[in-house]
Amino acid sequence: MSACSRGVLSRALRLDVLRLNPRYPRQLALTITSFRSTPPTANSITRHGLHTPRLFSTARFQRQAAIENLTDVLPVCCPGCGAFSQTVEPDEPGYYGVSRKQTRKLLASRQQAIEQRSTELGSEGISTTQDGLSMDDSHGKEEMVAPRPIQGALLEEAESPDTPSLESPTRTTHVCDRCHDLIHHNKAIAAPKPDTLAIRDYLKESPYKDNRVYHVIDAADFPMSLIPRVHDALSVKGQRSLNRRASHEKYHGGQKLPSLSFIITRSDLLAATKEQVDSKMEYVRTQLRTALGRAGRDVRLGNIHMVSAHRGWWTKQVKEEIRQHGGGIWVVGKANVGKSSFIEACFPKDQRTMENMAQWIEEQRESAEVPNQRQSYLHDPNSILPPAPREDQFPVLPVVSSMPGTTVSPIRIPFGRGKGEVIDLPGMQRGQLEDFVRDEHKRDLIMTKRVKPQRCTVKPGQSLLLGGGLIRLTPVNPDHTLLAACFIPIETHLTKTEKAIEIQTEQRAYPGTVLMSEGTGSTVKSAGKFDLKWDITRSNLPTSVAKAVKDRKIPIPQLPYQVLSADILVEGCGWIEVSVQVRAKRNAEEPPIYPQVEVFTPNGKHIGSREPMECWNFIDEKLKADRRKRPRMRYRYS
Ligand SMILES: Nc1nc2c(ncn2[C@@H]2O[C@H](COP(=O)(O)OP(=O)(O)OP(=O)(O)O)[C@@H](O)[C@H]2O)c(=O)[nH]1
Ligand SMILES: [Mg+2]
Repeated sequence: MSACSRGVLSRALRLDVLRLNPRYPRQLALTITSFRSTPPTANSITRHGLHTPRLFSTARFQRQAAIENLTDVLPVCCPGCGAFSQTVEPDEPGYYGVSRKQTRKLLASRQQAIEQRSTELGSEGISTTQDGLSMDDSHGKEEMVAPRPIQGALLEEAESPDTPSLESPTRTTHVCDRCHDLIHHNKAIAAPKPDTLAIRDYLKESPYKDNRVYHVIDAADFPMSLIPRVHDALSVKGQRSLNRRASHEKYHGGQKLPSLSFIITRSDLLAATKEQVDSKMEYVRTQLRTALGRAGRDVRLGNIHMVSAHRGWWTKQVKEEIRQHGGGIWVVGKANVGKSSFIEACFPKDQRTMENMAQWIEEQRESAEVPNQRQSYLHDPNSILPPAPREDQFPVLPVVSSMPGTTVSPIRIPFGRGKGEVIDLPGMQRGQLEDFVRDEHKRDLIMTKRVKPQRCTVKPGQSLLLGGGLIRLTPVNPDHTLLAACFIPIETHLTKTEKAIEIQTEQRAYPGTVLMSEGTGSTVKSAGKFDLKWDITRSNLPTSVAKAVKDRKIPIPQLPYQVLSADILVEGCGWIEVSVQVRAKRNAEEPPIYPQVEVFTPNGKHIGSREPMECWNFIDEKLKADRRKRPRMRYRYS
């Protein structure tokens, strides 16, 4: 299991360890320094270095008490990233520091609850001294008040209509410091990525009989983010056979195998409208069938959805599907493909009214369900899944960010009055192209908005440079003229091949923004030669011919040329639609010789190719329509 998996964290950070103890004097000293109202000066740091912290100061004890109180009020896991809550390691996920305003508010409200409770007890005239308990001791008072879990509202509170968990949809989401930094300052350290074995182990732990895996695939580099041999790797049910009478259910070791659905997400990056994207469904199905290899042959592939979480395309249908299915809904995929956003858009939120909710809570109380997260965790400390939080009408959904590795551990979100739960899993390792990119430009690699490129002409002897030399695309035959539409969020530059080589190997300065980190030039290798083997002449006819074919339904005339094309994929980044016009083949019996492009990248990796999706045509059509709309200039001759 990978280091990020919950098992490692849980064993390292058991709840009793979360309380600050003398094993962590360094962190405590640091926390004290950071808690000061003024930032620490060089002098103050030196003072700390010279003299050991004032061990018996009041501030220290107050601080320690605050941290101890904090562990009582924290959720077991951060609802934003799924990491186990902790108050020990500030640089690790799940850390809740007492210096944050929200945390201080949380502590204050707890203190207020304690005081209120003790006043109530005092007014009821309950004498605790008779039972051998002293109420004078403030710590003793705190012990008497049940901790308040954040993510799962207590039954007593949820039942009352004026509790904030039911009342206000804007209930504060108390996420860890890392998630807070990610949301507000867009900075955090990426979590290590799990492998397929770790994901399979999580699936095996499912508390549900019926499970469904949603494999999220990024549309931007489709199908590069498909998990290789996904059915075997995750031990899920194979695709349905063409035989309608064949059994739907498959069992292994007495357990029902989870079903698999494919979600092609971020589909708004492909085209401007839902209709345009939907028109690519058949193309996507064919590509996926090819990418699945043997598992995709002679089977049905009806379980594909092209979704956009940002635009809400097909999310309603998927949401309903999840609601109907119930049980364990597992969202898996590579890092940064949009899993958490998919959950945000497709989570089947409860439509319950207040009365129904109160009734349901009453039923829950009667069935003597585990009252809060911490206790449920303590019930099964060996489970590798975190405890399921209490179902909430307005659950805190996972944090979304363009940093790969945002989700650290599985995040469980129950729905449908105990009908099931959606589980967001951490993303698996994707290409590591970002390792060769400067820190300040790492996020630039992620396409978050649709790119509307100009189609550029790569003339004979020229090459296309992307990201100031991170990627170079050169025609293998230097006499070929290529057309390239770069659906990529990074800068493109056309230059002579010799110059391009010098720029990529860092022997010549690049005039624009350089993305690649220093020293990357020496790692550049060929990622392969890619055939432009798909004939797209039909969709690139001259306007007059295309109009005649469309209006008069005449067959496409024999043309003296052919347009051949391919999409060159850059992992986690986007694609380049490359096409070339060559002389039409005279003799059909001759073996085809396709024009090729060679791509150069760090370590010769991160590149793939596919049949062209022809997204450029949507842009071209729009440009032509705009041109037609423009009023014609009429010249007056005087
Ligand atoms: N344009 C567009 N961008 C999206 C969509 N869904 C997600 N994104 C963007 O993709 C990036 C990654 O989204 P996340 O949901 O955090 O991805 P993830 O798979 O959960 O990532 P990890 O938790 O790191 O594995 C973010 O910048 C999102 O804004 C979508 O439907 N359209
Ligand atoms: Mg995520």
